[in-house]
Amino acid sequence: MANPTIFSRILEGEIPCEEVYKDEFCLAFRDIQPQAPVHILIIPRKPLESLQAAKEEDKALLGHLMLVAAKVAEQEGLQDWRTVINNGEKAGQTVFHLHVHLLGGRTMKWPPG
Ligand code: DGP
Repeated sequence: MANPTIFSRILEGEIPCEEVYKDEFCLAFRDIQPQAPVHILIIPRKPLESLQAAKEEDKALLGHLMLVAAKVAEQEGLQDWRTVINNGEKAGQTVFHLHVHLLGGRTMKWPPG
């Protein structure tokens, strides 16, 4: 990755976060600007800029992030939740380190804005 992002600094422990899950491949922590009662970010330790930057070799990692999202949702007591990956500026991506948003605790609308 060209420039370290705020998420790299969270992974390095340079910036604190409210951690909810971690393993050798990823870290999950509460979003600083929650858009729902539960809003957690799941990020790979590997510094992929976006989903678009993922390669065939990242297949297992991407699947792992999804399974961790489900595990964390259960940990948070959620029955229904939404996962979101914003890819690119026009899609709302502001931090260029791949992350899965896990949102829950309220009724969701569709389509998203
Ligand atoms: P996105 O817009 O999809 O790139 O989402 C980035 C999210 O990251 C956004 O919901 C706010 C969150 N965020 C940005 N900086 C920090 C931070 O320093 N700590 C935490 N916990 N979340 C952050």
